[in-house]
Amino acid sequence: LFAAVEMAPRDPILGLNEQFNADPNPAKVNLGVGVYTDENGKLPLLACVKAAEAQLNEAARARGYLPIDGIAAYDKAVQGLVFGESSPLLAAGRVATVQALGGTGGLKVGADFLKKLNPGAKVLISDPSWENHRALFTNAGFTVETYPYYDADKKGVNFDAMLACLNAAAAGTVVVLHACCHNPTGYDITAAQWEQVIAAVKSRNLVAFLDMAYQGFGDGIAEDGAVIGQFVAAGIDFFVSTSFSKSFSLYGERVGALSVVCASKEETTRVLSQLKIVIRTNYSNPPTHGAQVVATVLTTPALRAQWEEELAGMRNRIKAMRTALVERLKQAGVTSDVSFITTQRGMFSYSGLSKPQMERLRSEFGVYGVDSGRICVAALNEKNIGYVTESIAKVM
Ligand code: PLP
Ligand code: TYF
Repeated sequence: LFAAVEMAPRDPILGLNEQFNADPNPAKVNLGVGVYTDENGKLPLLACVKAAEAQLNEAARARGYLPIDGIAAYDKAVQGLVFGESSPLLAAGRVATVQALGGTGGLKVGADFLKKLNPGAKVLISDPSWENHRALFTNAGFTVETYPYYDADKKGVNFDAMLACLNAAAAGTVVVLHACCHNPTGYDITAAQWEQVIAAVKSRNLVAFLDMAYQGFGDGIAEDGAVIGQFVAAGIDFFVSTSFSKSFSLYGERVGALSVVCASKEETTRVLSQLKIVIRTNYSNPPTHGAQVVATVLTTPALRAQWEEELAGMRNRIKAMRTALVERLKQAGVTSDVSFITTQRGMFSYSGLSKPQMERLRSEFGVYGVDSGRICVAALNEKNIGYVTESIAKVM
């Protein structure tokens, strides 16, 4: 039966983890996968999560099936975060939100729904993008192409080329946009540039799919969500996927969501019914624990305040590591301008290092980053940054 089955390639990023784990080098540092670790190099269990779990344990609730679209209080809390608690859109019942298996699950439910809605549409992702964007939309049956994004010479976004590409796209094309903290480059576009993107989406009748996997890691929860308000103000229908993997440090619980902005309450009801079919035919209904934790934190004022503080702590620690990275590289003898590292946002830095340099970092120094030159700044700490910057200086 399986004689002709071909070996599939490893995920380029998750595959690195296996290589890292097998490396006997005691000095090794993992800057590959996008995971936040604290000042001691440990994956944190947030205090707000621990407190919510204690409450949930105390209540010792039975585990029935959840509704297909998940916990109602969770979906409502997601909407408040993404669109703002007082958004008139929510009051008008114009957003269909479903609980999903992480941000990836939100993207997949949206992709499957879009494929049924408009089977001939093309999907555009940024060049470069999170690799799973291409794989996920391809597996959902779409032809996936890219729009220009990163400009290596400028160390930033090639916005003119990006906009020109969107303005030339066929009606119905699905455009996947990183709402904030672009993965892998760390370069975001400005509010004024977003306005131009929105104008292109509107005039060309494109379908915007915003991937918000890092809300709160750029400038703050509301600040990072501001782009959603810009889309709403333009009066277009669009998709937003949400992930709490990073912002709650709940990677393995698979907590995320998909929100679809519709033209009316009645339309929202029909869209929601279709999203529920996608979910029912894939995994029937979502799991309870992670969403219960997130809903408890978001709806309990004291825990909510604690979460916002802990998230700010992660955000500020990453920013401090960016500044330290620039300083320490200079100290280690790097003379080229590396100040671009502090203009990048979120968990990653596109370092500009080449594939051979990244390979040397791994083989000679046990410093693991992605071949594209991406390093996870959120995995740096006072203990490993000296070794990392000296290693980088040696390969530069
Ligand atoms: N989208 C982007 C841009 C990501 O970087 C990630 C990272 O994991 C995801 C989506 C997926 O998030 P999750 O782990 O919640 O599925
Ligand atoms: O880009 C990253 O490192 C994270 C984690 O298939 C990740 O988004 C990487 C690859 C993957 C799933 C998650």
